[in-house]
Amino acid sequence: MALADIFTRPAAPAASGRTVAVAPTFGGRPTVEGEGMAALYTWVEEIAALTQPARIHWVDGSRAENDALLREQVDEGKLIKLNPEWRPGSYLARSHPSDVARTEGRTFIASEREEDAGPTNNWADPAEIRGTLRGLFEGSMRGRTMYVVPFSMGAVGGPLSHIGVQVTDSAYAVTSIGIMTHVGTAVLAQIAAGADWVKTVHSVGAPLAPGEADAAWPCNDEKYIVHFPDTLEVWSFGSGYGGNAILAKKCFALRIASVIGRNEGWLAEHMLLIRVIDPAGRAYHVAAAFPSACGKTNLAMLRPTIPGWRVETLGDDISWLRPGEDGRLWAINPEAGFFGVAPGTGESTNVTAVETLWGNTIFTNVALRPDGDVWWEGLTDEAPPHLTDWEGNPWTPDMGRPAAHPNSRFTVSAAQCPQIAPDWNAPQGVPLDVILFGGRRATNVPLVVEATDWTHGVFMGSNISSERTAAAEGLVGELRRDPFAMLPFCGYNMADYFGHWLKIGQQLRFDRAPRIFQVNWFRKGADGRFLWPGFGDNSRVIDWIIRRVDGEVGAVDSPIGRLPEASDLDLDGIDVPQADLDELFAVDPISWEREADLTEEFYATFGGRVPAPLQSELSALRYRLKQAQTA
Ligand code: GTP
Ligand code: SPV
Ligand code: MN
Repeated sequence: MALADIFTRPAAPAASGRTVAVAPTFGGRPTVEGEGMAALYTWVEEIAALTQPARIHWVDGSRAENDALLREQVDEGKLIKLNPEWRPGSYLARSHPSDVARTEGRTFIASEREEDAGPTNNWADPAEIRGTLRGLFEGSMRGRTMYVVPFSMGAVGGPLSHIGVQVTDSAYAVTSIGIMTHVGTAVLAQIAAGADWVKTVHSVGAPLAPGEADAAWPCNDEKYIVHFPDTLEVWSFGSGYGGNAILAKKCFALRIASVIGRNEGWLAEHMLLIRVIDPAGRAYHVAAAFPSACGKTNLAMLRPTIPGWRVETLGDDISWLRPGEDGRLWAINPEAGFFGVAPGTGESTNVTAVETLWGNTIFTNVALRPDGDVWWEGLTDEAPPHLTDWEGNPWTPDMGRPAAHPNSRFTVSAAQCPQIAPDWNAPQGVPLDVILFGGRRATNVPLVVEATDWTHGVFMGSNISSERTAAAEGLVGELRRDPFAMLPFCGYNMADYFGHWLKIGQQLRFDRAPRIFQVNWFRKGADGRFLWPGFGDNSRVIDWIIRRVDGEVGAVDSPIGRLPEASDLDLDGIDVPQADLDELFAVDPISWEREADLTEEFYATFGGRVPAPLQSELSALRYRLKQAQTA
């Protein structure tokens, strides 16, 4: 087919056999005009020439278009429409069992120089991998529609926002991007006016021969998620799942944006963002970096259990932080929706999320109830007696395996969250008062510890480690270093990234920089149970943090930072035994020397590139640990 032909409007979908009163005419070439459009058209033509799709659909982001795309996926057996009585406007997708999480081993940073990717990333030679990608993408969209999706991260046109275009052959990705970002013609107007944009290309890698039946979840055993930080491009092949396919999310808003931030003087972070309102009505802004599946969405939707406190949600996964002229650090959530972990989300843990999911939600890899609603482990205390599991098989509670995949997720608009901040999409963002770093640590790391200053806080961030979760391929439970919760998401050398954090600190007014704390909701007793109730009760820790910021309470120095005075933590209404509290805050100098050894080993992997102030922090920590042992 000639290129000119596939640029014309597609025919009305006839496959469903449904009679439609008015033939839908979505997908035509946009009418937006302007100088910048030529480059977009050229690029789209190049990708089409390479991937050879049957048709091209320009996504306009309209409600009607979205509805048509969802209907089409239902007709093709790719989505199951949930019972609208329970879950209006909602769908279930079941992925291929081999395509259920981000594939970090197949994720590459193709910077010109290997040292710019650093030891924590898989580096690929850009010229070489371009050759590989060319081979993979050649004809990869045959028989499929190629969608062109213009999107903005952050409010369209905002001072901290950035725009991009994703080309994809997955309608599931299109409908997901529509929830997760600001999609539409307003973005094209910016491109037309000459704004810079990031190029992202996605193919599930499953071309269709004429007449060949499609799979419910097309994908390819061979996967490549490749980032070109020097040319601001992403190419993703073979996967339809989450961060592998919604390229605006981890690929753009973290890996590519971290590089843009390094160049322009800001930070792209794996952080939730909330506004905490105290009983006196004073508002504080908190951003928190926890690794994947370590509690960001939950804290973002916190319902405080201490009376008088309120939390408004601003974001649950990614924050972009930029020093303002006022010497404060300003933050936006560049996303427009939540792609949240389903298991463990229930009435007793995160009722806000449960309420957010009332409808208009795409669920992936959760279980299906006989009544056409969804279920997952933790939604209710008791499992329904009969379900269809995430792979489509009959399931009963006695089977000894979960009904929902551990990394099953919901995709839902942020606007549906009942406690969303009214200004969550404000272009200028909010000024930060507090930054939290955390991870999943069964031992050693106290419930909360305060950094003495910015540099110490950066040292803490650089030392975050966490037990692996199901959010990425790998052995669940194994302890791994995950500095700033950015290990899989930093698009450049992490030692340079640590240096960039130090530099950002210098641009903040010392008395206006956010205060930094480390938290750990996941410390366990010898019997393997969590010592801290977590969830809504995490507000008790936030309360202490805020009162520290306001200078209302003191703290106790420890070798690793400042701990709360026992009497300052509000424990009214909960029953945490004294022995558990002691253990929650225990700092064992011997175990911490072992932590310091691991830090030294980790820093050494960067071959002298770790900034000197962090090496000094390590020496100072060792000194304090020695002192604690002789005291
Ligand atoms: P990503 O979307 O992968 O980045 O994950 P996330 O950091 O947003 O994690 P999320 O809030 O979805 O939580 C992941 C898991 O941790 C869920 O099963 C939660 O129930 C559990 N969790 C969250 N907060 C707490 C807590 O305070 N205590 C305990 N014990 N578990 C928690
Ligand atoms: C994470 O793994 O941190 C996620 C899910 O938020 S994904 O978008 O797949 O990266
Ligand atoms: Mn995440």
